[in-house]
Amino acid sequence: PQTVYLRDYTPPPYLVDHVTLEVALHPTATRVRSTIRFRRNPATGPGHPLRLDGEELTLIAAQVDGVDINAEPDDLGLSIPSHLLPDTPFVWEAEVEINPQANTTLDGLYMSNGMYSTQCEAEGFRKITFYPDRPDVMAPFKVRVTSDLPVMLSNGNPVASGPGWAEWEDPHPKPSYLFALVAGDLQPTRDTFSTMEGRHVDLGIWVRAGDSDKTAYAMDALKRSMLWDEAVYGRAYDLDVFNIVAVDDFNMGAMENKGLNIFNSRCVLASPATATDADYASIERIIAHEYFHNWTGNRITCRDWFQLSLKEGLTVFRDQQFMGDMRSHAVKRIGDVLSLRARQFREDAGPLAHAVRPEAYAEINNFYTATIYEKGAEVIRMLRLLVGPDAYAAALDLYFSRHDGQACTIDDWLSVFSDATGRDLSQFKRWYGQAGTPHISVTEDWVPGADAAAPGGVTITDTTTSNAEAPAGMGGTYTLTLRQDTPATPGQPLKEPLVIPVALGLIGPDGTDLLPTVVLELTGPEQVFRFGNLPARPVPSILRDFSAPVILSRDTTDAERALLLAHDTDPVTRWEAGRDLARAGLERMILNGAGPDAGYIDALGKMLRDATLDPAFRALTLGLPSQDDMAQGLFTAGHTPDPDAIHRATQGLRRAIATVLHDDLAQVYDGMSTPGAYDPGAVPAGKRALRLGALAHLTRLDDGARARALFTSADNMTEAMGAWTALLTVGLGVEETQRFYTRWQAERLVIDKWFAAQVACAAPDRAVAVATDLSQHADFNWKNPNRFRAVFGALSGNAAGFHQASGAGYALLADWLIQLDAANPQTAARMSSAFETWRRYDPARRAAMTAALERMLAHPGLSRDMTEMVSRMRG
Ligand code: BAL
Ligand code: ZN
Repeated sequence: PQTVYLRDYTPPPYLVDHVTLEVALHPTATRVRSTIRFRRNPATGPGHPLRLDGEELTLIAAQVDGVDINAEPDDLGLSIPSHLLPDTPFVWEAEVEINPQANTTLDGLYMSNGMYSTQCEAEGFRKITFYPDRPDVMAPFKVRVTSDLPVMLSNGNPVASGPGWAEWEDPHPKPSYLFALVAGDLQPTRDTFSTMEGRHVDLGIWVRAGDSDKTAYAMDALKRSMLWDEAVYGRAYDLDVFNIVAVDDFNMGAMENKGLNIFNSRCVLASPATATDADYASIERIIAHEYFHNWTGNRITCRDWFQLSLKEGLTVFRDQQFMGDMRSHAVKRIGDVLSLRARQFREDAGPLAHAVRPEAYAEINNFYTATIYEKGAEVIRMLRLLVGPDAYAAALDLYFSRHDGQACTIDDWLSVFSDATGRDLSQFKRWYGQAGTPHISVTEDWVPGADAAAPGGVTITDTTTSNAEAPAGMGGTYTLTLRQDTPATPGQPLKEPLVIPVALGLIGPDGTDLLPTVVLELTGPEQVFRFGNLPARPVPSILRDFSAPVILSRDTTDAERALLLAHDTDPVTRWEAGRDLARAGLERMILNGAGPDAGYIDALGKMLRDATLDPAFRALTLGLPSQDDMAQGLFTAGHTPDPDAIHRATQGLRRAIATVLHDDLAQVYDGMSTPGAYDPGAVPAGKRALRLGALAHLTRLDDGARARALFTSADNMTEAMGAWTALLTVGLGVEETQRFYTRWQAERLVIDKWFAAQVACAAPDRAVAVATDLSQHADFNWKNPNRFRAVFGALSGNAAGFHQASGAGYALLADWLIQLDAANPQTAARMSSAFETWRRYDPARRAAMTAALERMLAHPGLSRDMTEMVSRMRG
């Protein structure tokens, strides 16, 4: 495939002043008439041809200023030579025919369950009509849709409608990737919102018949998002309507099309009986994320796709802030750290590592990654920490006022911060260009003082910028040396030091705070920080609130970890201390055959019994590092991870926790019930999380009695799933599996869970067989991305099952990815990252994984998406 480079960017030679589309919908022969007002871009000079992207279009006719033109499209579009075009503004008209029913890629205009839907980001609009399909061409759109379906929606405001037609007008200039059109037999849930500027907005959530009882939570989340963006960022909505549509067949979670967000049904529909607490939280976050894009993405968009994180990193950061405000900042942050490590650190450590602003791509759809999204958000979080919340707010105000209506770059974004704060961000900018997760190693020194510490508190010296010695005779001096090192990544053998904010607190041996949080700025390869006037040797609490996306290593004792777990005032580092204890114990079990760590279990018991702690936080401390996380940690430390040994150790530790803490777990289980009507709010959800965490352990000892009882009595999906998966995980639950299916057969989103849980919870030696059986089930529709992911995403997530020594997991996934690729390259390519970890493993597993990669690559007709992903992974 042809590679696109950031360095080759040139501005568009023709700009668009207005677009009119007339779309006559038909399942196999949709006609699209476009009328586009072009003018030459004065910034690029004369002589350029007009290049219009277009794929899978049948051109019926084209005119320039009303005169027929003989355009001859190739596979990727068409070009009109400059000399055939007037120097003054001109009108391009074209009629094309497309076949939505045959479009299984779910990109462009396609049919799903009798409805028409579009997906244009990143480059789907070119499958709808000929157009300069690049984000730096922005124009107002008018759309007329005709169809025999009752509901026809597009971007912007409704202008007029009649039987069989509807007109929409979007006054805000937008890039083509934000175009959307939906038609179907859809039911609305309606509400209204008044903006702080006094605009009345009609809100609508449009769903298939039978789903209207599942829209209330999304509507509530939407209104809270609108209010929050006004209150926190001063951003008001700018159209008279805001519509959301639920679509079953959708590659992504959702899409922020201007005024017409399109959602994967999974990310919008919820009722207590069919959705879990995690689903509710995910819906709240995604509704907010897509809404927030209206300003960070739509009003201010990206100049080119290398700048994708400009809108995605910022919008993820904004949705993280929102969720923290709606729920618990600590719990949200810990959840984000878990997901960052599971997806982004893993990506950054393997052959798919790339910078937040990549330099090259073959298929941009392969770059909607954890690095662009989550690491992009982390970079903005660091920027805010470094400049402070007030300067951050001032910079954002400047960003919105300076760049509204523009297609921008990450350089523009950083210039706003340097202009607003006077800070030189040239070194900070490396976070955008340099891939890989930085490692920070810590060494310490302690010199006791001759005298007691003097009043006035701890003194802090950064020895890079000051030679001052700690004053003699005034308490002890603690010295912290921080070293940073970013490993080589594909195409980037050498790395430069980054600006890393390290939030630090110091804790005394009795658990009291000696130094409240300070933010150290690590800018060199190595830096020494001296803390004077201390009454006793402190234990450092490093990387509070996970102040930077780095891997921290420090020689630490279990006693220090236990002290932090008991006393750290920062919830993130406190949770991390427990996590480190669990990890260290598991590593000894895996590598040395040690038994479960009694000290860890004892510390866990203390947390479990501590009723002053938020149940959601306690539920998080009860979780163990995932098996994939353990594998990555072992590999980073120079070992070859054995997935079976990791699985055995994890099971062994769980059994020991259940046995030793049985009474505490039983007490938590009984004490954390949430009687009354189901409430998806954070507080009851936290109690359910803790209760179900306890249940998972107890099910190992009570032969499933509690879980069976809860499965039968549960009036909500969270508890029903929690109980059923607790049974599955210990090899029970055959009858419940059948009952679950019978009860929920008609609810496709619940049946996705039914498929996924059976594979995810299968024993390692059963996972491939279970996935194979389920792929033959009458309800397995492999063309539906949610269903495909339910089975095969769950298979690659079942670490010991996927990495079975026989290689059967790799072979099965490769077979299915090849099959899916022919219909839906985007989803196939995204799921192929299951193979990105092949270098971690032993020679036999490596050979089996690379054989699967080779086999996929050799498959005739493999898509550009898959070819790029598989080639990058193979290296
Ligand atoms: N822009 C693609 C979907 C999302 O990030 O919201
Ligand atoms: Zn987004």
